[in-house]
Amino acid sequence: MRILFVQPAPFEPGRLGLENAIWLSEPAAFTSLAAMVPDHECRILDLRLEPDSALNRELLAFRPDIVAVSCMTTDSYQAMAILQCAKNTLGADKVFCIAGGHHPSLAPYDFHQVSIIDAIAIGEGEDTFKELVAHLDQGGARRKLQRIDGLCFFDGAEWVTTTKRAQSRSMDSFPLPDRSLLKKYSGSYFFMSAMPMGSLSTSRGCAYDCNFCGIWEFYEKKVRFLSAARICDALEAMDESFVMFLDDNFLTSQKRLEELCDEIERRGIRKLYGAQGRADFVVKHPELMARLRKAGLTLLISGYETNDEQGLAALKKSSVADANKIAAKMLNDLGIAIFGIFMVRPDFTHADFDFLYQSIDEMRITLPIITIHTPLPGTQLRKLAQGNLLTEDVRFFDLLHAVTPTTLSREEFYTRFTEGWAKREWRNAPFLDFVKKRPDFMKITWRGLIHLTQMLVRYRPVATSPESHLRDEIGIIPADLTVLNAREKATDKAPIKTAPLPSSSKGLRIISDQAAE
Ligand code: B12
Ligand code: SF4
Repeated sequence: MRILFVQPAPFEPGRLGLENAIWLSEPAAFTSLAAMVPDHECRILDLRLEPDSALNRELLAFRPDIVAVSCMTTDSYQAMAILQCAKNTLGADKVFCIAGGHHPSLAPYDFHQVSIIDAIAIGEGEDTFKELVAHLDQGGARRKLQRIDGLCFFDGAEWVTTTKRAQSRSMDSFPLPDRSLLKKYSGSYFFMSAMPMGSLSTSRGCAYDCNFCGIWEFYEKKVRFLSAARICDALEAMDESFVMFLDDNFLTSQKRLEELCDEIERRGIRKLYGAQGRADFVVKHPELMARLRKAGLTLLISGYETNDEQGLAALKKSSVADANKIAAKMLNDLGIAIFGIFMVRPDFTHADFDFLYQSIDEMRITLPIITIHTPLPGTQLRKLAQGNLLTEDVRFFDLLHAVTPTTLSREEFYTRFTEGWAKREWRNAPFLDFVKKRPDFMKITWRGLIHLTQMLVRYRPVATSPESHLRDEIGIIPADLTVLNAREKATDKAPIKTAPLPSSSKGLRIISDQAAE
């Protein structure tokens, strides 16, 4: 069978998003899924790196039997638009359309559109996809998928959800991702100036249960690891000198990380790495952190969220402000760049903003990533926020828009929020300290600096302008909305306004693109 995997692009030029300037990750879901069906002809189309016409061109040239999309909440309209385009171009009965990933798994009802979607993959996809492809290849009916676990499909009368796919298979038993399918994009993926960058998932799931995060719900609070030997096999197969580990919580088991350091040393692998991990783990394992640094760990993304104890407790973060401060000091001393994620809550007052920005400065964060507390689908927070949502339009769930009422006026809120980005130049003192400490990183990434500079020139004016955010809300969230009048206004106007499905994969514009042009 011919299978086309399509990665959605941000839906308008100039849209704010991590992939614009900070982190463009390779579509790892597709390389994993494709590795499960080696007897079939697979192609990956990454629309973030393609011109507008690429989707149509590829559909007509390749004529796939299956078109598969993967999406987070924010990509969902685009994912649907891609599948609609495939159906319209190739014929509804000629192409089988499937969506998978975090949003379809946690909110499958958003994809119940009979004319566009044949099936929704729920949860981990490898075995589900393999069984589905085998079924279709053997001429199985597209509306008789009951025997395949982990699917939701329309059986002609209603949407049916099959048995939950067990997510217990050992990670080592999966084939390594088929990265050969990304050859045409080789050199295009990046983390800041680290370009080219390889991407690798070394674990799945998380044992914590922060109430704003869906990862532990997705993986049912279980954690599985790729063995050190398998990780090193994958690293050795990569040409890139910089590799980003995709795990949501790379710093989990001390034993597995020690084994990884042993194996990297034993094989003499000389690459640099980035990962995501918790501050409290850093604090508890100073020797291991030094060892990881020696093995190549160069940057760590940590969800510090806030230094306010009550705030941390309300997020069920299971950590304390002191851990944030100590971890930041340890990482700075080690020469590991800190990408600290901080959270602005919609109920923030001016004093709360002041406190947050002061903490960030005191902690000497290399690059603070300031986000807005957002009740993403499938999270505990979403259940709490349900009656309080100002919109369910998925484009607003990018952690850069307040989807619940703000205490300050919207204008004041976004002015203070964007100030957080505006005040922090990337060439700040903590960054320059890091540069001095890590000539090894600068040596392999100096070419990427040109790309990074171009991206920052392009997107910084958007990220730092409150007007971008306010403009997006026009017609969806009343501008003068505050906590006191929010509920009343929202109910008057019916709180939920969802934008219509776009007719083309780059059809939507919500965030200011003037600055980018
Ligand atoms: C890399 C990454 C990104 C990349 C882009 C990812 C990409 N697709 O290329 C970047 C940096 C751009 C990004 C941005 C954001 N991200 Co992000 N990201 C990740 C991360 C760390 C890894 C994704 C990955 O490659 N995983 C490895 C692959 C193998 O796993 P997978 O994608 O889940 O795929 C498996 C299954 O889902 C399924 N599957 C997936 N697709 C399909 C398709 C089919 C057809 C089938 C059958 C199965 C299937 O099978 C796969 C194999 O088992 C995840 C966390 C995580 N560990 O997954 C967060 C995650 C996906 N991101 C998240 C979020 C919230 C964001 C942001 C909104 C906020 C932010 N973090 O700043 C932004 C939004 C960007 C925007 N444009 O608005 C959330 C998503 C929640 C949600 N409800 O959608 C996650 C889960 C993190 C979290 N802790 O909550 N992200
Ligand atoms: S935010 Fe991080 S630590 Fe908390 S549950 Fe999600 S992945 Fe785990």
